Amino acid sequence: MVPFVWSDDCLRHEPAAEVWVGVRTPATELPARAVAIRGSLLAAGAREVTAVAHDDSALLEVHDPELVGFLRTAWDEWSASSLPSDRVVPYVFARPELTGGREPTTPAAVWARPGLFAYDTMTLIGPGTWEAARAAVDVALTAVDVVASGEPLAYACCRPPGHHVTRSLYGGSCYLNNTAIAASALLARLDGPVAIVDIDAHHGNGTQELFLGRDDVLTASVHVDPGAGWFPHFLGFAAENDEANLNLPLAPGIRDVAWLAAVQRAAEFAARAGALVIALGVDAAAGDPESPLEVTAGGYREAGRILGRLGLPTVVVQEGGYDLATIGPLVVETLAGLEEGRTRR
Ligand code: SP5
Ligand code: ZN
Repeated sequence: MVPFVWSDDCLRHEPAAEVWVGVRTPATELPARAVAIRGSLLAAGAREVTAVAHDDSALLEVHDPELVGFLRTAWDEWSASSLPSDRVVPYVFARPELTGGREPTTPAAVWARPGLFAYDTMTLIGPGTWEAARAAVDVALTAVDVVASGEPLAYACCRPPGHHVTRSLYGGSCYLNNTAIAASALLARLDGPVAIVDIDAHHGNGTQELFLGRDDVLTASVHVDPGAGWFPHFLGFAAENDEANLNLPLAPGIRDVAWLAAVQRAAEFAARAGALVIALGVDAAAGDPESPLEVTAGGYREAGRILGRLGLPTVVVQEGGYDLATIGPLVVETLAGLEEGRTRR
């Protein structure tokens, strides 16, 4: 079965909580997610590849150095400041209108600084957050190495996830955009364009923003309609579509048939690419606590077949998926479908 890339450091991020509508609720993006996925992959006979450290060059192709610098030191500065919260969390936001479009001044107060880089209150930073987010980048880049050296398919067991992060803003339980970094690195190694097909239940708004207006990275996203009240709320509408970006918002409650029709459209959109990155969130599954889509395990397997039939060199990057009992099997089904699609097309 498919090689999968792993780093123990991805377990070091413990968000503890999410501040939602002003209430501190238990975190959903837990280390146990990655442990569960790894267990299912090993049980299915997948070959584990340990992530190799990469320098910051691919990371800085995608992200603003100010964001990277903030994330690297945010916990150390916060924890040295005797604040009443055990996690870094914003309380004021540097909206551009606030400063008349001028670059905001970096606040003297450590507790005001997250407002330069965070766009929600749900994405907390603790002692191991930077180490885990940076390790997830190495996991993604190692999977790129595996595919660039001739393997048709590799899976990156990234945690924390990344597809909600823009060039300079983090949010949505994400800190660094592993999917976008993988696409950017793949573009430097294989013939482009690179297509990103995002089948996480939520719109891949960070990835969309990062490649806006470019024709060498095509972005497609299949997700629950933000207009029906779902994160990321402000983005993910069909009105954002152009030649290089395809949003396919779906009504809450849709099942395999409608979801797979959208995955098929995304695959057709990606067919002109030379390589593929799949942003694999398994939170579209029925039973996931963070989304109202009702996709089955068989649906995920069929999505794998559809994308596998493209026959492109493919890096699969883990995004969301929060039901600990089913995320591992859902990932295994998707990867099995990808192999079936590739070999039986
Ligand atoms: C990577 C990924 O799947 N990110 C999704 C983040 C969506 N989070 C939005 C959560 C909205 C409120 N959920 C209530 C749960 C309270 N703990
Ligand atoms: Zn999601």
